[in-house]
Amino acid sequence: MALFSVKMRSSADGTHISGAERIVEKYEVPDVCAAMSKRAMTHGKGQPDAITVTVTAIDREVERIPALPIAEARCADTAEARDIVINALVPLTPHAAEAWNLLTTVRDMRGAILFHAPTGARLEPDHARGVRVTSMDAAIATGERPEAHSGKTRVTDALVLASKVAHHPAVLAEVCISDDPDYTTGYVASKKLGYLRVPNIKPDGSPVGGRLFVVDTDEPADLITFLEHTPVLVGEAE
Ligand code: PML
Repeated sequence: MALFSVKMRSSADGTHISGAERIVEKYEVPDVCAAMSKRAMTHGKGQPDAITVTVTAIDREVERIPALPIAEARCADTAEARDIVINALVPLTPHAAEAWNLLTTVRDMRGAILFHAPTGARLEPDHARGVRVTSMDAAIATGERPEAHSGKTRVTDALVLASKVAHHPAVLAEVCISDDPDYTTGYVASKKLGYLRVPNIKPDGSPVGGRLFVVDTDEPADLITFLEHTPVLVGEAE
């Protein structure tokens, strides 16, 4: 069965606002294009003046992986959120606090920071752009997903991305803070932790946001190819 990648990106005055991707069957393509444009028009970060939707047939095998299990931390404010994230990273890198400081000062990055666990160095080739994770979707994708109407799309999309990222052996953990000023729940994820939602990871209204992957590799080229180009469908958690 031929599958299609549908990608959307929106911007205002040349600045990125939002992006999304689905991997769907042919008959789902029109509904998915419409749902993505609608979502782009209502993003909390602002009104886009350009929305680009691209549809491409996938001409290769799609890898199928399980979703990370979801849990939620109890966390009343940003100080508690910081403790939860840093405690999760401390066993993985001696530079856990630097990782947090870096992520809580970036904004308007379209891609993720690759944070070298042993040294704290940044490995992504272009620091302003970061590494964009694309080519993935939930395994049961339809243009009329129930979560599209229940407001859960954002969490599903984040879980799909986090599951793809955590699947690569060079990735030790991911930390995500939404760049949407109105959305203050982030997460820390890894194969061992699962997908741990972290409420109050930033103050309400803050434009700060991005993703940071703690990685253990000196040669990130294969990892970057996997993150950007290998098509992955994410199924139920095991
Ligand atoms: C984003 O805005 O795309 C990041 C979403 C993070 C979702 C965190 C959650 O609520 O589980």
